[in-house]
Amino acid sequence: MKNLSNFILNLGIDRFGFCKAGDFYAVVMLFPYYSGKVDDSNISVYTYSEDYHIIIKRYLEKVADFIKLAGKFNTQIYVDVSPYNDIELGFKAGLGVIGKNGLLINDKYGTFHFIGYVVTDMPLSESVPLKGECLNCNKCIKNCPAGALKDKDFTKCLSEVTQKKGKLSDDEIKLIKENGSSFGCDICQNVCPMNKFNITPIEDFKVNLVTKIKSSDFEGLSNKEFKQKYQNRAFSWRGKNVLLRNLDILDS
Ligand code: B12
Repeated sequence: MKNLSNFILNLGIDRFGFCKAGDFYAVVMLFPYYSGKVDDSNISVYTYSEDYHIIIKRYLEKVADFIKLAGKFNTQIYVDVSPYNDIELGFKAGLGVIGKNGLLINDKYGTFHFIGYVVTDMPLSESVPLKGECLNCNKCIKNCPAGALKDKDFTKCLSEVTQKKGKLSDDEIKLIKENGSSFGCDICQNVCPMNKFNITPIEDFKVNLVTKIKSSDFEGLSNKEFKQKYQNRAFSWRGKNVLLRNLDILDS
């Protein structure tokens, strides 16, 4: 346990914990990504860097290899795409409290972090979940431009709307236009008084940043060319037509 903790700390991960995940155990780690405020940005901060799935998997694989070398243990790495609820695991591993925006609020990184974990059959002693809760100030609920948090309906969430394929309703078009985002939404995080805006210590989240996209970046690219150029970016996963549609709305 101590060796594993030291190994994780040496990777530069300073917020992690352990909990049960079904019949197994999880080593849950936070990956802070906030790289600073960019005024004329039209995409969410979480998509500025290389796709976080790629960055985080590099770390998780190292931790998984360490566990495998420690004995005959099995491991499986997860970030985002997973049979588990990442926020619930983060909470159980003592890494924060859950805000009314539904996100895990950590003492050092607020909500500006991703949650990644290694599930293993190596027994681990469980961390203690935090007792506190969010301030219940309701600022996230009041400021959510779609009313998604009030209605507890994430199909309305601006982040969801910018990521969904196909034709949008008039209300959805208005939502994108009024809030100036062509991918993702950070409003319920930016207004949270418990949030922290500490710059990430993880170098990969600070380099090769794209903070603004425009139609001319994608127009004329075949799907194959688009993939080759942007497949390592989190904003590209729904394809170029979704981005062009959103950018058209912002340009109209
Ligand atoms: C689908 C999804 C979305 C959807 C739907 C969001 C939603 N909340 O349902 C959309 C596209 C809208 C979305 C948006 C965003 N997402 Co998202 N999303 C996911 C994903 C893949 C699954 C979430 C889910 O559907 N869970 C299942 C449903 C049924 O859960 P639920 O009922 O809502 O469960 C919640 C409650 O139980 C709540 N809860 C409330 N009180 C309590 C008390 C206790 C004790 C417990 C245990 C739980 C609990 O916590 C649960 C988690 O939300 C997770 C990754 C994962 N595998 O978990 C990332 C994840 C939640 N997303 C993440 C991020 C970063 C975002 C955005 C900030 C991105 C952006 N800037 O646009 C926004 C934030 C919007 C918001 N306020 O939630 C991060 C959050 C990290 C963090 N700090 O908390 C996650 C964890 C991915 C990751 N691995 O880092 N997301």
